[in-house]
Amino acid sequence: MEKTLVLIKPDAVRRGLIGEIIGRYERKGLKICRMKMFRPDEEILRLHYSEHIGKDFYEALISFMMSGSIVAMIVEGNKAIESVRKINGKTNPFEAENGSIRGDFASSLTENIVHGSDSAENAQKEIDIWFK
Ligand code: IDP
Ligand code: MG
Repeated sequence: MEKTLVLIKPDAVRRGLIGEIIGRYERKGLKICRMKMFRPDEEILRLHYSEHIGKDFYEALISFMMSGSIVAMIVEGNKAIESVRKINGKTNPFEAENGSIRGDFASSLTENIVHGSDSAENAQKEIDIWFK
């Protein structure tokens, strides 16, 4: 079965959306294999977002992700990577479809509720970072 890494970002935890978000993956038939909640430090976030170093939104993204607790999960299932990305919706919440997590709950480009790995290679890399 394919595995992917999901992060429930600090905005969603603050807003009490953990159950709502996990329920959407479970209703699709995906399985939560591992899960932990904690406030991430700068080191783990710089590893996780290394592909975005130097972009104009990078520093704001790191400070936002350090602003509170996150939930990190390994989600497993058929086409888990694609499936989670579809349930999450597009990165820009104003382009994300209604019915997707970001379409329904996000109204900021940086504070967009969830993260899901975008490829098999990144899923493996991110699972190793968050569940070492
Ligand atoms: P993804 O989370 O849908 O994979 P990425 O392009 O990998 O999107 O960007 C990582 C995260 O960086 C986004 O989820 C969002 O929080 C933030 N981000 C991406 N693009 C922008 C932007 O143009 N402005 C502000 N924040 C952004
Ligand atoms: Mg990404």
